[in-house]
Amino acid sequence: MPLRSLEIQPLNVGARVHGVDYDKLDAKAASVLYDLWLEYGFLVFSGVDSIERHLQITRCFGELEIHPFPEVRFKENPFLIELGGQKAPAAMVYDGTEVRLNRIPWHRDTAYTPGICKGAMLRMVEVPPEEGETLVADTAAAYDDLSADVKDRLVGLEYKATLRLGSIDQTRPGAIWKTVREATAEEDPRGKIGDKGYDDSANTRYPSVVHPALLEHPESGRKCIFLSPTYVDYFIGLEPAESQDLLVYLTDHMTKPKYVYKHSWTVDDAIIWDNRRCMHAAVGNRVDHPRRGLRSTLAGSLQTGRYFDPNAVAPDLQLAD
Ligand SMILES: O=C(O)CCC(=O)C(=O)O
Ligand SMILES: [Fe+2]
Repeated sequence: MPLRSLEIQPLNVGARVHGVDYDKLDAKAASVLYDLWLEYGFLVFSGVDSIERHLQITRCFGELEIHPFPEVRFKENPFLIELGGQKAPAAMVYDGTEVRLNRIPWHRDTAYTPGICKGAMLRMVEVPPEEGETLVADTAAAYDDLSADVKDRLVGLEYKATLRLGSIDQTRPGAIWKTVREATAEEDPRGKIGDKGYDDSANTRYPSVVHPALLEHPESGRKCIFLSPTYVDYFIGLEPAESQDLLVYLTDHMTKPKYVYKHSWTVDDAIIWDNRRCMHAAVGNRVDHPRRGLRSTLAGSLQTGRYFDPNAVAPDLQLAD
């Protein structure tokens, strides 16, 4: 690929890459894109108009992984998961007035397993006429601005984390709205309430894990606040109130507007985040608007974690569907 055609447009978090010739993605181009990804933590591509292209671009950043959550896997290709579409997570009610599908609070992908995945690329194939944005936060930039005192507190600190799915439980630090109750079927014109493609028994399938609160990025060396707030139960060794205060403080800090990029989608945009450095969230869309995404996952997870219960057994991931 003629690399001089590449144009990099820095965003407040990450960068948009223009001028990529997807038909000519050779090893040299892949290495240039990879270096940009490490530098910026998050890249936006456009015109990714097929599954083959999506997977081909993802492979510039590493090998692919099959996602550890069988229910969301895309039937046509095991290296993709499907978001939204017919399987929209249950709607959320904000202050009893606002119903949305596909709202996902702040998290890092697969942080409920001992190995937090390296990164993921999300391509939007159906875009709602309004809302439906994805938020990405740079936890390395957020770390840099912490006071020396808070930085010290993170050294050696670990937290217990547990997968938490379901609409009514999304009231914790990291939620981007406040759920006050489940939506009723009348509030959802599509009658999709509760049809999320999985049931809440998934919450007990993954044994709780322990991860460090501070990560030194294995490739860039940058320090990151390594939390996935939605899944954090508590910081190990802290009193409950102290733990909660620290979680709220760090989550509020990481999600300040200066560390957050809000992506408004165009069909066939594809965004790729470094899951070690960034966390992300989904704003949600109106129930009568379509939204469907396909997402690939990068292999090479960081084995930073362990099971909280040393006798816990890893779940059967049904890889041979
Ligand atoms: O739907 C979105 O905008 C984000 C979904 C998400 O969390 C993911 O693809 O990992
Ligand atoms: Fe995610």
